[in-house]
Amino acid sequence: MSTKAEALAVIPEFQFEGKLQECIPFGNGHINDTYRLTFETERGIRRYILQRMNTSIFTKPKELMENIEGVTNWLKKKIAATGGDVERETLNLVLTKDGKNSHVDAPGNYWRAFLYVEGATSYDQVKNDRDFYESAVAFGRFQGLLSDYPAKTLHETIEKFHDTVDRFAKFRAALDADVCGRAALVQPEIRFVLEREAFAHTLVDLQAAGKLPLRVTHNDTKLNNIMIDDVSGKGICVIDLDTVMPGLSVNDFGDSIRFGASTAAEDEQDLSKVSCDLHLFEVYTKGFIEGCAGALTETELAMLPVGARMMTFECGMRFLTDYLEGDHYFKIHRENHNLDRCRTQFRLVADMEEKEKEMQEIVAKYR
Ligand code: GN1
Ligand code: MG
Repeated sequence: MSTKAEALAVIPEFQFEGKLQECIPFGNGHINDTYRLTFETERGIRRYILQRMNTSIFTKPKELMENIEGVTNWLKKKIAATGGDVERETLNLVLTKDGKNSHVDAPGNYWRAFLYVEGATSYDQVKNDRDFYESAVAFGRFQGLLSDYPAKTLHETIEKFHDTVDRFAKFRAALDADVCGRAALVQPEIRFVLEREAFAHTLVDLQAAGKLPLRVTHNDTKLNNIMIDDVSGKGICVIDLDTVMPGLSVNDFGDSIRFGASTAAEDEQDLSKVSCDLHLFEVYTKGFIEGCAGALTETELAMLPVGARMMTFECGMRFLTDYLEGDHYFKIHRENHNLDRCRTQFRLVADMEEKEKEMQEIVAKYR
């Protein structure tokens, strides 16, 4: 954790407007340290977000900031061209006084600042269909506005993040090593993965064959990464751009479904409660396709249900790999936590396999 004194010390480095009134810790993010700054200016109050980045998780802060700068500048141009509100519909970086996208302090901490999005809130839980739909429209719009961005120029800040074939290989290596002697305890889960080796290739192979385009992807497409307007209820701004990378649109869609359309928590122990809610699937699909506004290709549309299944399978496999390796990646809060998470994901995958046809029909309704 950084201290408020450390935050105060870097404030003069940035192009903030006015006189500082307040600096308070802000939000409930688990990774970066976040402060909200209030300044008094001649035109009234101006607020900003100041963050110290967690460079033990984001080990390539320079590349990460280049990604954010490139993508937000692009979004600003697009939003301005269509008469939108540039200050509220995308994150806006506040540069340092020497024009850089971040400031490195004497101990080597990376700091960055954004305009605060006024009059909007991010929600941790899906309370109603409307919010889930709005998050879908917003993530779809993000995809659409960035559909002609040269995705190749983005840095892969976490290598092979959604390369499911590589994730499968890492799972197999963990299984062979079996450093904790846990493999014997989870034979059904191991079989579940091994039986789906061919499936793991589906999207990676389509991409390699040039049938799925490389896109700008967000990679953390949860409801709480959308700011919802307090008055209109519309999803106005996509936030948390730390994992923006080149990737597949269907994976961004899929991760939203994996998390948001499940009838139970990711670590539910009673598997009878876990299924993929087709109504929520439809709500999200409708919003996402509308938001993309024609940017998705026929193959991408056809692969949306596979994206949902793939992200769920991959995530379950990652939980199982971490369980076999001794729980060093995902934080656990109880014994077998990663195994419980793995089981919910595999239950969802099995359910999605049965619902594949219905999912295809839902997509067909909106394409
Ligand atoms: C991690 O910490 P959170 O919830 O933002 C993980 C995602 C997983 C998710 C599963 C960088 O995301 O890929 O889907 O846990 N993020 C990273 O809960 O590995
Ligand atoms: Mg996150």
